[in-house]
Amino acid sequence: MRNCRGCDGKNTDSPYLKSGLSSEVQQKTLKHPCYNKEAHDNARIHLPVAPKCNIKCKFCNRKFDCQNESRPGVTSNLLTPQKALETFDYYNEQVDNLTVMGIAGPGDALANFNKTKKTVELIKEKYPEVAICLSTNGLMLPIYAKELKELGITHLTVTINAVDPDIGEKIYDSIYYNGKLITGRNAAKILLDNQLEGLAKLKEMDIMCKVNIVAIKGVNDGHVKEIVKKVKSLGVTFTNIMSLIPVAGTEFENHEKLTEGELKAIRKSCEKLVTQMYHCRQCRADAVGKLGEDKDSEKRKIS
Ligand code: CLF
Ligand code: SF4
Repeated sequence: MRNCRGCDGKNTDSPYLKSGLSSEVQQKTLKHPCYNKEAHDNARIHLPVAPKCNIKCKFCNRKFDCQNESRPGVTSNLLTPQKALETFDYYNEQVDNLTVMGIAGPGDALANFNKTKKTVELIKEKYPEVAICLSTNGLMLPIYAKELKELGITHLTVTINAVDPDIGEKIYDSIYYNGKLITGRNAAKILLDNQLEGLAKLKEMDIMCKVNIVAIKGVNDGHVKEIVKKVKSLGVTFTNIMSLIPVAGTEFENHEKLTEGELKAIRKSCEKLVTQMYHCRQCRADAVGKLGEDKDSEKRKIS
């Protein structure tokens, strides 16, 4: 990419690497600023092509971007796949060392599969050296896992907030699946089954996976370690535990947040199991730049 000054991708001792992946995915991981803290001079761009969501988290206000991978209370402008390519072209000239293209909403990447697929194809064709990163709630993961590999996805985040449907029911209101709206414990169970089945499929594939966990005080904060243990058994080596930030207009709007110290303690307790992310910036679905140095106000001018 233009004026490449970022990670040289040669640190083969990095705790962010995972054995069994191809050298291409390993090299792209070393140049991915979310998956490798040392790659802080590398930039990523989110292309907001995925408006719909197929589940309803009780902490989500649909006016805003998906909170499972985004800063709450922010709305991104939508792009068509063609416009997304033009946006990438533009920022490839403006931003040094743009090594990752991500789709993180504003809804769910796999609930908008045709748009996601088209965008990935356009970017892959023109920029084969770029890591392709998706974020999903995992409901459609078993259905699309094989196709994701064929498409050339290198990095995938699944957000899993419970591995017990009794806890999941407190977090998820409903899912829309196979043409039906399903609520309550049954919804949480189907979502969980699909997340775990999807991860099991990905274990056999050359895709670097991360699991995001939204920790909610008094709801699933004491359960986070169980989630990490479960996903570790399915081959996941990297988790990003974030604190819920309550949003107005949701069931959790007045919910007490975890303190920084409480969040750190949860991450530390899980560090013995898998590598922890401490540098997440809870980006918006149209973020662009190095982590924490977004150029999103500029971006909105052209989208
Ligand atoms: Fe985007 Fe997520 Fe890919 Fe990164 S973000 S889809 S893995 S390219 Fe990164 Fe942003 Fe945290 Fe996400 S800092 S919110 S972890
Ligand atoms: Fe909202 Fe994201 Fe949950 Fe969908 S997956 S309901 S967009 S927080």
